[in-house]
Amino acid sequence: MTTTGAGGTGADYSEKIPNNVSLHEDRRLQRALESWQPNFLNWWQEMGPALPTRDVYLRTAINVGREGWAQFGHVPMREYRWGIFLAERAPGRTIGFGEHKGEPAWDQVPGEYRSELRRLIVIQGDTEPASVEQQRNLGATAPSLYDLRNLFQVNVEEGRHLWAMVYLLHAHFGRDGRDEAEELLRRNSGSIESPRILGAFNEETPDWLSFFMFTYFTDRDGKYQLGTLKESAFDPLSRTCEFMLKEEAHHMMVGTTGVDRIVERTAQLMVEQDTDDVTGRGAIPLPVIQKYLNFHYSVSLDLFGGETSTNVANYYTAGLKGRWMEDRRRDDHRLTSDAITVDALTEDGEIGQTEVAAVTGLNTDLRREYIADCQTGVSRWNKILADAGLPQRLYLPHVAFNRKVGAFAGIEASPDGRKLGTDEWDRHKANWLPTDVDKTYVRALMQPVYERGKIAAWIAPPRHGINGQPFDYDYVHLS
Ligand code: BYC
Repeated sequence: MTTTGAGGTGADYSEKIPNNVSLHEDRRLQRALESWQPNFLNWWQEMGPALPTRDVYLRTAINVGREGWAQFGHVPMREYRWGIFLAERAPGRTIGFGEHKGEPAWDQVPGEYRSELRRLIVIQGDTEPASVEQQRNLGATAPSLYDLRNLFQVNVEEGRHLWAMVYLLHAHFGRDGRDEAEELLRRNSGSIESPRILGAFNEETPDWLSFFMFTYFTDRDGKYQLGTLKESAFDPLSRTCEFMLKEEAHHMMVGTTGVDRIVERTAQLMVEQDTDDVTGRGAIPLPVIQKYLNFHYSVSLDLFGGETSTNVANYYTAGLKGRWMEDRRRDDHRLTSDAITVDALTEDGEIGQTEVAAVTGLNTDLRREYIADCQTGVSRWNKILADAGLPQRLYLPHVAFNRKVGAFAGIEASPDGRKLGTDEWDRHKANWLPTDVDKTYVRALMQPVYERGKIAAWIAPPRHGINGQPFDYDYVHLS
């Protein structure tokens, strides 16, 4: 059966692997992917959601067209139809930037860029299963069936995003690509022997405050990285990322409204009980929320790489990875003689800025777009505090705070951007990053609530359910 939508771009669901890439026309590729499929399912069984469920009210992508691209229904998670979807082809698409600007986009990987493209796809692919691994045990402490369903939705879609990258590796990188696809299932988040590639994806997500912060800050890195890969001259990568971005929007909604609801509940208790400190009163105190924010924001800033990078310059010049909203930029899209000011340590080791060639500063360019977007969430959470009549405010720490990658990796800085000596950092870091006591407190609050229409005391209920369903809908049937 093929479902067709606005653009006739529906998936073929009669196949073992639903797809809109005419997989049946390439038997070799189809067989290779079908032999990877059981390995994926084994990985899902071992490393995916640990909580046993009968079925979950999930969205499944069926079409890439503008209207009706997904359907909702109760599905046993193991039977979820992970599929391969490329957004519709833009006929006559040309390359939008770099030294090949204006040439036709590529359907195949040019030999000279093979290893760089493979590296970008592998790094992107590695993050997807990593996040599922990080979130494996969260089902045991879900604050409501609605939240539990959202967790699983995020998980199955990250699984589909892994499929998206594995398809590109199998279809375009031959034997190396198949090997890399195996490696994506072999590396594991937090593993000592074979960790995930990027730092943030080896951190724990042990509680729901971390989960919401992760889906707000780290998934948002995903949005920006996918946005730059969507510009790629390699058309299959561009089209894949375009469709992934559609799914990603829900993940960020989960993060944004999740933190909203925590702040709302905390503010409510602060007002009701006329106290600044809700510790021991069933909610998460604002200073603890701030510390979690500091942590997740700073490790997510690291995901953009160094402030200056020859890797990113090469990617741009070659046409592999563009800028956020490349076509809205008012310059020559080649950047051969432009400059950019980037964050840097000055000659005497102070936190400052320096001017570099624009192409080498593109990680900074992207990080700045990201930071501006992150600020919108903080403003939203502060509005909740203001509306409750509270004077406290949340904030984004300085770009030099708690960095392990880039210009500030070798120094310590306070959240307001003062360079600190090691002693001073050690004395104060418990005020800025979650301590064991904070983590234990937060974890102790995380008692599961699996009753329809009920919610844990540390978080407010959502304003809307999923797909028009009420909050007390039976989103998940446990087994
Ligand atoms: N941790 O030249 P530099 C998502 C390495 S999230 C560890 O400054 P470059 C999602 C770097 O690899 C989006 N290592 O960096 C979210 C390089 O190594 P080599 C994922 C790091 O290459 C939530 C060296 O340091 N997608 O989708 O300009 C849930 C020098 O680095 C880190 C992508 O990231 C780090 N944080 O930029 C689910 C897109 N940072 O070459 C999913 C693809 C850097 O010396 N990746 N290094 O061995 C890229 O575009 C770039 O590779 C990076 C780094 C932005 C990651």
